[in-house]
Amino acid sequence: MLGVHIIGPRATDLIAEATLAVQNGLTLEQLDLTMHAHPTLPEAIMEAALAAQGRAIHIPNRSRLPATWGAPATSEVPAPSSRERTGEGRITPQATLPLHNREQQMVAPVKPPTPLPATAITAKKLELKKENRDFLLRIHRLMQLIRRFEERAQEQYTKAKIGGYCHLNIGEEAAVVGGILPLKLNDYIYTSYREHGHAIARGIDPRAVMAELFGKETGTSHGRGGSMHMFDAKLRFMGGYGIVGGHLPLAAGAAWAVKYHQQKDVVSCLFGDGATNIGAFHESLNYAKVFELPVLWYCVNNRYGMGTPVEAASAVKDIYKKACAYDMESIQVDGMNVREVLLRTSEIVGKVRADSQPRFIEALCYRFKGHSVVDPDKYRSAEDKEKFRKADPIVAFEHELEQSGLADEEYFKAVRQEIDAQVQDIIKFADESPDPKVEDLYKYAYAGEWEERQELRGNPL
Ligand SMILES: Cc1ncc(C[n+]2csc(CCOP(=O)(O)OP(=O)(O)O)c2C)c(N)n1
Ligand SMILES: [Mg+2]
Repeated sequence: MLGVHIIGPRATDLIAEATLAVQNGLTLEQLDLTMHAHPTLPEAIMEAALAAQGRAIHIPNRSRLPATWGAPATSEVPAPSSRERTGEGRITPQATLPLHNREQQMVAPVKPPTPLPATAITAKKLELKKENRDFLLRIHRLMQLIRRFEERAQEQYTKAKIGGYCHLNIGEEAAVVGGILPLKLNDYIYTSYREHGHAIARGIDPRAVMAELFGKETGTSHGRGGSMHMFDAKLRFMGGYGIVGGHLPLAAGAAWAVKYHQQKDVVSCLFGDGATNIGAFHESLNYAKVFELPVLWYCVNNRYGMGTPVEAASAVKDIYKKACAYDMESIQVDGMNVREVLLRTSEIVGKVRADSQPRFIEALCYRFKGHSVVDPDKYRSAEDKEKFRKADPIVAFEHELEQSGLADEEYFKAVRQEIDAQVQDIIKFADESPDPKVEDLYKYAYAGEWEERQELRGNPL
């Protein structure tokens, strides 16, 4: 794409979308893969791209479908024959299949997870002292990995490698790492759609996380879920949920099961500030308190729910105070300070485990990017963004490590380079992994269902 001519209402939003496409040199076919669910505003651009190729569904086509549509420029894969086409601008699944040369695609097993760290987190372990150097540097490396992973994910999205929604953790690394690491491996995690970093911090192989974003079979959910649905039953990472607040009752239910079975596990439920205005939030906290369930309610307050600041959406401005309505111990932590979050979360998790009483943490932070990767982010002032950029949790932690003589700029530079290379490999893995097979569409939809009902197999389209 070289440019776009847009006239009409909300043109600025569409221009932001088009600018991304132009900057990344997307072709019309790639735009088709990038765009969003119907009906959304950016869909207008996708429709325009489709119309230019003769494939639009909702607006008149500008040209007829070219005979070579779908054939990659450099491959010898045949274009769909006219018999394989049905109706105006529609392609049968058989016609699209040859685009994916499945036999030539790599099928590599995903590495077993290597969670970090195995040791309990205490105030002593977090002191900026030589004996803690390895531990602290591992935390720093993990934060950097999440940051770089997310930056590259954004880039891959604009290259049309990732479809659907995509929400990043950039700026929230201390709140994420600090909220996840204090949990034991048998504790359960329920979280929202902004969860790539949570999955990586839990020890899920980042390659499987990226492959899920790419919709590949090697992804954490076999490519069926995408960005908002990371899942790993072995690590008790119970998802990734797209409905704001929708997972809170599930976490309460899991905690009820833990208690019923007289286990000592903690259920950690992470959500955004916006979720605290949802009915399910109040029901879940009430239920957890009435039945004395071992849940940690963990709010990542990044100060915005989409384009709405907390003050405009919540009657109670200090989110942690909402838990008082349910007579719960509740604290607010500086979510830009990883050592503080780790320590306070460890203490609270320990208490929940000891007495099976729910508790609440609010980690105050700031997301550095828009709500999702296609958000033009026009609702926050430049001064505000700059103020929080100066409090970048990774830079702040690096400063502490440097001040205490545990690392220097040369070390940080080397780590950044290593992580760059690692994320490059992660992307390569995702890119070369196979797509799920069309005939397996219903596999994994319900436990046992696909295995037991023959009629669910075969080409569902
Ligand atoms: C029930 C429901 N209502 C609305 C939406 C649309 N929506 C998606 S994310 C979001 C904002 C949520 O903000 P917050 O809970 O603060 O999480 P953040 O995105 O800041 O991490 C909204 C309103 C949704 N997904 N589910
Ligand atoms: Mg928020």
